[in-house]
Amino acid sequence: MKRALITGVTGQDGLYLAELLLEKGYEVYGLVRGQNNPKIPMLRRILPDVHILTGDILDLSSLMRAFAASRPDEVYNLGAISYVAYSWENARLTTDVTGGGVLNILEATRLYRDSSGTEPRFYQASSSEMFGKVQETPQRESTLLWPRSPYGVAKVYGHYMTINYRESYDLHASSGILFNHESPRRGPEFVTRKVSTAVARIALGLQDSVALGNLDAKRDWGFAGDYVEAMWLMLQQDKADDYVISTGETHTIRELLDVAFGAVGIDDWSSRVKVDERFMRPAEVDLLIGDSSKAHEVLGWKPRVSFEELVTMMVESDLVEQKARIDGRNRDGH
Ligand code: GDR
Repeated sequence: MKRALITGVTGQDGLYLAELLLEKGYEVYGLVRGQNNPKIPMLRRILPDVHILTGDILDLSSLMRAFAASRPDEVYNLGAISYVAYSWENARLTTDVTGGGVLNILEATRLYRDSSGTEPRFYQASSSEMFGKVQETPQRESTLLWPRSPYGVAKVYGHYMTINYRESYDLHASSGILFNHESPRRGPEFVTRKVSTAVARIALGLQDSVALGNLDAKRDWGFAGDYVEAMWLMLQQDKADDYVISTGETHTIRELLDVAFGAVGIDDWSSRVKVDERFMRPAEVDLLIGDSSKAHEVLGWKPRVSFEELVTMMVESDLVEQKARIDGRNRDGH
């Protein structure tokens, strides 16, 4: 039985990846941060078979303890501060966690390898935010990186450090340059989930409108469930490498709104959306579109869920969730 250690296991990708690995018969260990972390009960409820370890990617000795406890064949570093807008306000913290944390876990992997005599494989969650002010369209593995946020800069550091450990220490370390990937498990601060939740609530008469930032931003959005499969595939290769994971399609926030509102029968959403300066970013990544032909050729990976299916799935899931809340409130007599 293979063993995997996942950081960021309580996030959207961590949950899908843990689920996938459990299905494949892995013993899965999840690193969880902080005292009394409110996400632990959620993780226990959704995936009771995941072994929970406490630790922090800022704390090398906690990582070394996690390696000793889990003895992993595969390590997936998904832990990060991942909200781009937040990174301008917390640039130092984002740099330490999203960037410096990668060095810690690479070092823990190397030390564990050398002391155990095993060959753990490492996956780093790199990001299309590293392309930022895009220098080439579509973006591929060789495209010059030009990050546009403290988050993007921190991810570039983690990306190159992963390559550096591969080249310096011959570590089986791969980096997945993932474009935006969404699902009903996406956090409410990200635009797709913010929209799907708002649309569900508007359809149920719970709110009138939603306030958003730049409606002209473009993203290449895929389904997170498809993307975690690519992570796993990368670690099954004889040779570690870097791969762009994307759909190759780009859509604006306006198109996202068309599909989301369309799913509840609202064709004209203009009165339902307010543009609010608070959600504008100091610098924007205007056009992200990925070329994942290398992943297709080498890994045999292709996304399965289309943009329309993804957005509709999210709105439908939020309708169920919001209705359950109303029913719960009615039952409690509020
Ligand atoms: P992103 O995701 O920054 O691409 O990073 P997000 O969903 O936050 O933003 C996407 C685009 O939508 C525009 N936008 C808004 N965004 C938010 N969050 N809220 C709004 O109200 C809003 N209005 C417009 C943004 O300006 C932006 O252009 C995600 C994260 O998961 C990263 O961790 C990951 O690395 C990348 O995707 C790939």
